[in-house]
Amino acid sequence: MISRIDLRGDALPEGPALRDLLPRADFDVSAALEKVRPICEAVHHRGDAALIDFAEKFDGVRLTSVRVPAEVVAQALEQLDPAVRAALEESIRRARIVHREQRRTTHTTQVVPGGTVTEKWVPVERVGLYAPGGRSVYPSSVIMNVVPAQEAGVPSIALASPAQAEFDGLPHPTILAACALLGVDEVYAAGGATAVAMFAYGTESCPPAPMVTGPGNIWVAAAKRYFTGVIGIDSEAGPTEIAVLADDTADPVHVAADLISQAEHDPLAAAVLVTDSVSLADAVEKELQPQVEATKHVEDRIRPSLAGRQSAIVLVDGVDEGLRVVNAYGAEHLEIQTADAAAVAERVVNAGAIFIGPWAPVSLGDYAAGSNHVLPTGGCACHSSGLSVQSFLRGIHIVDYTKDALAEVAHHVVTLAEAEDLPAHGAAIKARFGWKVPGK
Ligand code: HSO
Ligand code: ZN
Repeated sequence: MISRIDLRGDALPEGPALRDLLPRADFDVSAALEKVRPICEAVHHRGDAALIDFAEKFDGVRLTSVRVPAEVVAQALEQLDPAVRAALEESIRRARIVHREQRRTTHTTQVVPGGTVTEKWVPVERVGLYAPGGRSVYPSSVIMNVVPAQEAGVPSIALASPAQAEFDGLPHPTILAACALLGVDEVYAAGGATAVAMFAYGTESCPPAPMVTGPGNIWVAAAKRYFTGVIGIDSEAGPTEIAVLADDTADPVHVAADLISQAEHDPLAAAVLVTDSVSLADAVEKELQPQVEATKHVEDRIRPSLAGRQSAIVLVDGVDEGLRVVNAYGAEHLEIQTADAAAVAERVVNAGAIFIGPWAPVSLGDYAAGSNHVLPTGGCACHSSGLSVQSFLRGIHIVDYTKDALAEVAHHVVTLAEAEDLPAHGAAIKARFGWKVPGK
């Protein structure tokens, strides 16, 4: 059900060569880009009419309006199962605790007497959040997007999610209910690339948003790439990934369950176990069988995910080698199930989120740890972080110098301007000192 990659024996290669030995899904966003181009252009030119036509084509339902009336959003909450409501509320509460502490404060640095640089943090004015429909209706992802945006102070938050034929063209009721719980009442029935284009360009019913965030399939990722440089995005989320670094102290029942938990998302989801223990590898492999058979989504997602080229058990010579492997891999989620897991985790430098020890499974982080579950995939953890308050803020430098403070450094500025063959830059300084720069 899951392949093995045996890296024991020889010394591990360095950097990219090591990465090439590790499993990863094919997720070709550039091929999808060509397909989303006409969709984005149609939304640009035909606005709501294009959104309505695409909903009919892709979601099988003819909409009368793209905007979901605010009272429909509120009603969805009234009809929500009370246990689900309580769980969502707890998830929101914990996410707020963590994200509130990520707020930034304005900070002024005195560079020299009379010369200061202040960094002030300003939220983006409006953000369009995307919540997938279809295979993945995740109210938890609504929380993970909305909470950091709200804690950042974004004044205008809108959400789009695909029209569902079985709900008369509305987004899924649990998505609407999550919006209502979070106080988001601007909701649109729009899916995939059409939703990203709606926010990027704006339509008759939806004002444009300078930033779009949220997970999605390859079409959402392609649309985000299409608009890169035009609007802000969080990341091009790919299929979810779990890596587990484990030694013989790990419980194979837990490890198997955690690998399956993320394989459950998508046939392209990656589940990777890195271990120096052959007996653990054998036990996990044995344990996968009954656990897979006992769950749902087996043939369409879990089996293809575990059997796919993106998943594997990687055998290494020791925990140190294992650390090199997980750092080269840069998993979206990394569990450390070893002796002294916290100390091992300290040596991890590339991961979207790290889950330490037996009592912090990825499922906890998906719903209720307080951490964010929108995390970098596809190795992007090597250069990017998950969604946070910071994602929705811009830091603006405010430069304030007195005449004396400028005079003190003027000759350096003029020298550098000359060195870069930009005499007009120097002239802007000279003009302030009667064209005779102090010290020059
Ligand atoms: N593991 C997914 C998020 C999610 N899990 C939503 C359950 N629902 C990506 O981090
Ligand atoms: Zn998950």
